[in-house]
Amino acid sequence: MTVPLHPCVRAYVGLGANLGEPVAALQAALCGLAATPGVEAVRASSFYRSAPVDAGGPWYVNAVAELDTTLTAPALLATLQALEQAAGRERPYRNAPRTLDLDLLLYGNARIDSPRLTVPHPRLWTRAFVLHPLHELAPERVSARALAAVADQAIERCDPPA
Ligand code: A4P
Ligand code: MG
Repeated sequence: MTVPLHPCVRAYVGLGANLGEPVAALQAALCGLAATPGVEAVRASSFYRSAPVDAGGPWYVNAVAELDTTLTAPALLATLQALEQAAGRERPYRNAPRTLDLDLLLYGNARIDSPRLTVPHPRLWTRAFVLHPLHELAPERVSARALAAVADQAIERCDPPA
């Protein structure tokens, strides 16, 4: 019997952390994604330092990863949540400081609105820490107008990770 393969989809994942060792956590998450069966061609943006948005605590380190995947969107979300757990993620309250947050930003051109998964990520367009790294990887998906709309949010590019 032939098992039908899920078509390969280009997806974008937002990475963020502001507790522990944020740069190391993001690098480990990128390695974890690249090592996941059904995930290929992982490409990372630069790392950025950004002031907390709708949240307190230290500045964040943020980045975006582009990948090609044969996983379904819920399966990819489960992978992201497992990587968050491996990084010691705790959820004391909404928008609490975190050792690692992985959000599914875009999954091809899919629109998903289920109780556990909303894609595109509902806050994608209001956040400089998502739009700048996403623009770096996929300029065709982020307009100059979208970047202008978040120009008041403090963000700076870090040195390339070693
Ligand atoms: N969920 C639904 N859709 C998605 C999706 N597209 N990707 C559900 C990921 N998860 C999705 O997430 C809560 C639930 O959302 C999950 O169980 C999943 O089924 P969570 O990560 O446990 O909770 P959270 O972190 O409080 O929510 P979320 O959505 O990650 O928060 P935000 O809105 O992303 O904000 N400021 C800076 N500078 N940098 C940051 O990275 N991050 C936040 C978190 C706030 N401020 C920030 C940053
Ligand atoms: Mg999250």
